[in-house]
Amino acid sequence: MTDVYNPQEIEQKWQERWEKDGLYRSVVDTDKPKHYALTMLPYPSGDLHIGHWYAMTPPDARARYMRMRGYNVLFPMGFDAFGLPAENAAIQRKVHPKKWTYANIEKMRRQMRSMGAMFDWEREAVSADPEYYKWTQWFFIQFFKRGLAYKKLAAVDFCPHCNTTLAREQVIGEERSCERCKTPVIKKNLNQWFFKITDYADELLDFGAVEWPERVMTMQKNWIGRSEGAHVTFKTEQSTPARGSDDLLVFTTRPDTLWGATFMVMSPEHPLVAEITTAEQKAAVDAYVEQAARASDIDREATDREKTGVFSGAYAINPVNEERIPIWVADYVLMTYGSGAIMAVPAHDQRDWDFAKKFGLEIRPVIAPETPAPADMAYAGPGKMINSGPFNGTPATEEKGVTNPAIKAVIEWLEKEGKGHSAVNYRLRDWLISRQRYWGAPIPMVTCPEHGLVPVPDDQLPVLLPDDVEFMPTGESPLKLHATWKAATCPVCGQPAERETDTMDTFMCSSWYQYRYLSPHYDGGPFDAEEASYWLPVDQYTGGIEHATMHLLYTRFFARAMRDCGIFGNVQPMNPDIQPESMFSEPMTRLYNQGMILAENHEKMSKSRGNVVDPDDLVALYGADTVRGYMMFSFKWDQGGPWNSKGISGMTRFLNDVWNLVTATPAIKGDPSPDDVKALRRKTHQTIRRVTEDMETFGFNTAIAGLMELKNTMQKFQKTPVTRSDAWGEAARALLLMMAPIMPHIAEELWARVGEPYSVHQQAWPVFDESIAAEDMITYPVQINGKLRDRITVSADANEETIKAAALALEKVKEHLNRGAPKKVIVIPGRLVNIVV
Ligand code: ANZ
Repeated sequence: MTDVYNPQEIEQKWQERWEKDGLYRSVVDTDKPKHYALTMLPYPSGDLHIGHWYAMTPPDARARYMRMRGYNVLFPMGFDAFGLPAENAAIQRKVHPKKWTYANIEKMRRQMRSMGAMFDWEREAVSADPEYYKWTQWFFIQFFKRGLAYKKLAAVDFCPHCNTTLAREQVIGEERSCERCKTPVIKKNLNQWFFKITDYADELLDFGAVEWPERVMTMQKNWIGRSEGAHVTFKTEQSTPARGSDDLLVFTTRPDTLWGATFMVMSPEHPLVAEITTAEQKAAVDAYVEQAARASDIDREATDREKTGVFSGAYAINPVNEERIPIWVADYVLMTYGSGAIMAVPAHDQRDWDFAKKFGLEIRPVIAPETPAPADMAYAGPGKMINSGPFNGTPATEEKGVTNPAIKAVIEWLEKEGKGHSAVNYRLRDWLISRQRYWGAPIPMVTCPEHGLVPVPDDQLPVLLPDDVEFMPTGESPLKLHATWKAATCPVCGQPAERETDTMDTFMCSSWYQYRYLSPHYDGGPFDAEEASYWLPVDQYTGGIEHATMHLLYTRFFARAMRDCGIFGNVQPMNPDIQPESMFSEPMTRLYNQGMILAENHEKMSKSRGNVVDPDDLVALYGADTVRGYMMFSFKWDQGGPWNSKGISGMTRFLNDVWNLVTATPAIKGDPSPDDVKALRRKTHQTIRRVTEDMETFGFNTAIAGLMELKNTMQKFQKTPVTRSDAWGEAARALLLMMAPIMPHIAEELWARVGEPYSVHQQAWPVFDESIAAEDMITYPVQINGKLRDRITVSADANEETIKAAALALEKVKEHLNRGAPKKVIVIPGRLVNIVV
């Protein structure tokens, strides 16, 4: 063994030893509190890049820290292995998606081992393994049986490049493009599978049982988009008792403005457009409907867009005042929101105002502003109801929903009169989960001519994905073109039936992986109830903010759907502090979002830009501990930033310094000075206090800065007899213990070298003694004009400003100053304070 720090040698040695000893196996131990630390599972795209290290090594340090704090920690790892890139690779490189995926997984496993992370590999789960997707399919069937999965013809978002439908969450940006390939999506009418996430909209708005970043909760709330208001029915002139279906239903958040509704607007896609348009207007309306179909929802919703529309020729009756108002067709009203038709109140809604101005329609104010408001735009503020029959004078506040007295009063009246009722509308839509692609879990359903949609019986799961398929993207699922795939028998009657050819959105696989990790090879269900009773829920989840409204919303929905399907039936929280309701509804108690590492040129790292930093190269050059330490030191974890390779040697220097301090410090003869001993101990305990706080709050960068300071203090005393004192050993041990989570290999090596028992990772986290950490205090006599009046006690290293402030804050001093300012404050360091008044 050499005596210089050689990371390559020691890192491999310890990784092998840890693996051999099963040091990171986590087994149920009811004598210890548990901590389930989870980091978002990676997609096996091929190479582990520095971003993976940034996502995985800080949570590893945190998990290791929790373990030293006495928790039984589970920190598993796996792969989100189904998905489009594998299929695209198949098309481009003519390699089978399975081969491509599993080769990548093999490579990434090797790379991940080089991190020296405490992953429990025996709990690894791979979503493309039949033993995994068997349960993905099983969940689908449970949801189907409970009415939470359904198939429906719908206008759906379709990516013409990926040749598949997308969930609404996967359509991003103003230009509405595919989240993966950025191609603008198109609308298609297709028969698709959905999950009823909308049934859980209200429950998903409740974040009472989680400690999540405000930002993520806000994003989910906005995505769910709950609006309170009313449904009001407007009869059209065509409505007769026989044709009651010609009534126009509207959703409004402002029923208090009903008396100001001077026209109505239908979305061009509204089914009643064809019914009520008059013969004279038919040609104009048809032409408009056709033109509107070409604009995207985002364009249509843009408030600054010139309004377009056409009169239908038909009229409706405003139910509150029996007025006859014209019905228009315009594309600023979307079919996908509310009921697809609105009552237009131009005086108080800017879009309606713009429309009324353009087409010369009546604008009638029904809310009088409290203070004068501009007359050339809609007024959306508070005031009093006017021109509103029985409601004149009712105050309308800025509040939304029934907390607004005007809205409350009108809704009560509508309900009493049978003209409408309170209603809640959500932006959230059901989750579209079918994909016309090959590399995913097959949807386990068959269609029988007689029995319709029938789930595949449990004993026939998994429905195995065949290997022999053509991958050419045709817009149809490749399974449709397979020679034998479609042929099935109906589980009910045994007659020939047709197998479903779509596969599931991969977000379905990743919605429940935290449960599979508990028992990845268990065959009695998706997870072993005993493991679940101990480990659930996830205590600390970490991952990128980009998953705020997709994965993180889906997995919350999944947990609730599982709960309602009775899937947690045999699970009983072992920890009496955990409420079963929260355990089964909220899958992840705490969430932390890390930032992103950019390339040195501040751009996003990507292979196509050629600016990717390869961690393998860095590990070969500097060792994993340096890379881990550098990454955690250079960035605030939640912020990230541009990579800078120049700084990395500073971390190597730090590790070398520690190495030399610990392995090559001879005890210096003589008596250690008591002051020096005290100073070193104080620094040690202060560092423990500070690093403990930082590890609790993911402040890795400041934790490492603290370790560096302690090292500097030790170097200061390295050539003094302090090296013979117990304080020296205490400092060295504390330093190594605190380094262990962050730089696990060098800490283990040096721990052994100072003669401590294996393994440093099984030691308790050091504790600090507040009295040792405390700075020395000095008491100053405080004089006023030379006469002793009082005393102050401050820290020995307090600066002049602090001492002055403490003296001036004394009651007795304030009395003498009588609110005036002192002429002069003199501080004689270590001796006294004199105030001249
Ligand atoms: C009358 C009214 C008067 C409205 C007023 C607003 C202000 P949020 O808050 O987003 O839920 N609306 C309803 N359905 C629509 C659709 N399919 N396309 C476009 N707009 C639609 O918005 C609800 C409001 O948006 C509704 O309340 C309706 O206009 C409009 F002073 O009704 B309101």
